[in-house]
Amino acid sequence: MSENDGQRCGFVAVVGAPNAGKSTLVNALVGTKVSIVSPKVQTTRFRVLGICMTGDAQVILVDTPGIFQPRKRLERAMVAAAWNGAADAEHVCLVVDAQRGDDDDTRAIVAKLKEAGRQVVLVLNKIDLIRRDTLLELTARLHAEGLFSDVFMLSALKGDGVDDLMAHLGRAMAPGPWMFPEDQVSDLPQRLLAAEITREKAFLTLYQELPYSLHVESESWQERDDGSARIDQVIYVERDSQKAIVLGKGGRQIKAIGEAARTELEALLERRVHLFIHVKVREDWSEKRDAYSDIGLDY
Ligand code: GDP
Ligand code: K
Ligand code: MG
Repeated sequence: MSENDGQRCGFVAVVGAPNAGKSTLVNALVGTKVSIVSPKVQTTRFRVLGICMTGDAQVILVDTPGIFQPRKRLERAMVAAAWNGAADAEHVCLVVDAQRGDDDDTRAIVAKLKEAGRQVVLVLNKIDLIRRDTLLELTARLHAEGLFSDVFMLSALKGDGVDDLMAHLGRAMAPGPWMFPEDQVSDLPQRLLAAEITREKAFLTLYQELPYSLHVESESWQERDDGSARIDQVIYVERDSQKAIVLGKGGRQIKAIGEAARTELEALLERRVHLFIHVKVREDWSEKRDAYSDIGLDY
């Protein structure tokens, strides 16, 4: 008898149109933030794993960028990363924003999943925003596609219905040893997660004016003797005008971004954090290949 007896494990790709609530759902299932969330599309730029334990099953969720019709190179890279995430996983969850309904993006994804012959769990999210009869009509229309093995209606934001989905996924995992230690929640290295948190705060702080090409890197991370950490980050933008937006009048915006990021990092790391953020101009990074190497995009 090996120590892995009784263990079950598997990958579940979480796919869907931009802003359907995929990252919110992954965080809700994991029980802590592993993937950043904002009302902006293109918040999730690369594959993030969220790892959850339920009974003797380890469910490894693959959060993916939204799937849509790409126009620019960065967009193509993100959509390719999303489909790669789905191809590698044994299970697929399609998340649909129930308020938005079965729009073109979702229809195109359904068609492609059908073509690939995938068994798919349908998650109708944001049920807190719509009426029950509208929800049931939408469910019936999507169910008629013949693609879905199961349907869950939930609110990832409020947490309603998330446990049922978790229990279902747990039961669906095949026998096999766990791939990660029981207490691990993500595969994202801490430096990258810290950079992601700053990017999320920039998205939320600069909501109207945010340059899409904004990119954050953690340049250094020093553990201090007093138990605190010093983290130096750079926010890269493409033009001086964008730098001015990120800094804000008298440095107001960057201060707000830094404070929000530091507060969250301290809660996450459970210690004091000294966060230093610099803003630099790097022209056209979104069209350059080598700029992706540090985030593992694959296209
Ligand atoms: P993603 O692009 O699919 O990963 O979507 P996000 O998780 O980033 O969420 C996009 C937006 O939808 C954010 O503003 C979320 O707060 C919001 N959202 C996600 N789930 C729900 C939900 O169940 N109800 C409501 N009302 N909003 C949600
Ligand atoms: K989003
Ligand atoms: Mg996301």
